[in-house]
Amino acid sequence: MKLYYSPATCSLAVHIVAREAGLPIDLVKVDIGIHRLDDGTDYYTVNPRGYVPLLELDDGTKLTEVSAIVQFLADLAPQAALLPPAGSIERVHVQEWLTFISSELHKAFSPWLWHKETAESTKQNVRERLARHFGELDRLLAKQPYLTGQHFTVADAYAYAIVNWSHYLMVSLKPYPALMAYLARIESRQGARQALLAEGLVKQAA
Ligand SMILES: N[C@@H](CCC(=O)N[C@@H](CS)C(=O)NCC(=O)O)C(=O)O
Repeated sequence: MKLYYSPATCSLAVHIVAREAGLPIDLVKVDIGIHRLDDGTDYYTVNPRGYVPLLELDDGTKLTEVSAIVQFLADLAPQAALLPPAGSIERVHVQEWLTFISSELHKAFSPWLWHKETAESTKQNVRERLARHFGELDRLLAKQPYLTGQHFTVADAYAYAIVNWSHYLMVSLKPYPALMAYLARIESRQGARQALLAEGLVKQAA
């Protein structure tokens, strides 16, 4: 399997899940600023939408969309227990979180806060919306270690990748101590750590 990714973007969620699941993947880096691979290939020829992540299976099948890909990977490695069984209410709760992160968090940060040209009034509106969502997450995570309870799931990998953008975009997490502790908790997991190291986002301890 090949994962087309760009460091620290939403593709990090897929990368973390692959590592947590113990699934071998080849990484193909995409410069999403110019939509090119390191060898000069035009990324639009790989994904006509131009964005990461894209997972290419060994038979050439291409999968896009974070929420779909992470569920696919989790189902390949049931022993890792990253997603409850199909048909269970617990799985639906994970899917609720995936949808919430995708539609309410991911697409609030991006494009609005990432783009320099966004009007300050729009940025302020987005920051207020994020503050409400972060407040909700903080209250929940003060009571339990992960979004759906005691166990890390694919939704936590996605939440990590997106909430972590706060550090790049001057969105202070100080008002949300439980949310900050949650990010640190995920960073200390072996699979997540491997993904962060491979993307050059943390350094190997000496
Ligand atoms: N709906 C897509 C969104 C993917 C997305 O927004 N990817 C961003 C990085 S986080 C990207 O590659 N942007 C570059 C572009 O759209 O040209 C998903 O959930 O996978």
